Amino acid sequence: MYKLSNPMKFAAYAFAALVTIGAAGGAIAHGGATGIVKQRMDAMSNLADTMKKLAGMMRGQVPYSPIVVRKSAKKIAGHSGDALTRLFPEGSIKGPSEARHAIWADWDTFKRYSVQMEVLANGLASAANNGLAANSAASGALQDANTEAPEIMRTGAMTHDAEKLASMPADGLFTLIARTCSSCHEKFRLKK
Ligand code: HEC
Ligand SMILES: [Cu+2]
Repeated sequence: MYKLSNPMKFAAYAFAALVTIGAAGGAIAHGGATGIVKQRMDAMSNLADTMKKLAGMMRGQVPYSPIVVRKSAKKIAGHSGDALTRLFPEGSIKGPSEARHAIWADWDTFKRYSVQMEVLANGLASAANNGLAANSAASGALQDANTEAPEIMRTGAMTHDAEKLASMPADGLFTLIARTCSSCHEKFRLKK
């Protein structure tokens, strides 16, 4: 009898531990988010990790690697555009979600930020070899981009100018991507 109950006890213990770890992991990351809400939180966390990784390089604290920048930019692009907006089906605010109803009341603007991020990230992938403004002949383009930035945020005007984006220094594009994150959050994410 001892030999039979022992493995069963072990199995029950292992199962309980698994459930506990699962619940704790979820609580730490997303306060119990499930389904599409969890999916988009995971996608957003992925974006945040990628941006953090790039930030050190863009500030010159970590040696610049065009390969890492290109790869990261493609990752950001892959989480933008339709890939992002399709994680927000109408009214999908559940549990710990910080999504605001404004998303669906002003879907065009929400979508524009998402497309803008895709275009800028693709621009960064193309511009990875340009390096940083401080070391680059492309710093003139950065100046242009900074003057145009508010216009971009308002109208998405730059979204068609892939050639111009590809001529910018990488850190200029990084800044525009970061601004796009903030602009969208400002309007469409609850502050908690
Ligand atoms: C088109 C709008 C939009 C863009 C662009 C955007 N976000 Fe978000 N983000 C949201 C919304 C809305 C939420 C809240 C989602 C929810 O809680 O259901 C969010 C949530 C987050 C979260 C919290 C995730 C969690 O676990 O709760 C992080 C981190 C984040 N975004 C990072 C980023 C970064 C970094 C970028 C830019 C590279 C970015 N986002 C671009 C709309 C956007
Ligand atoms: Cu979360």
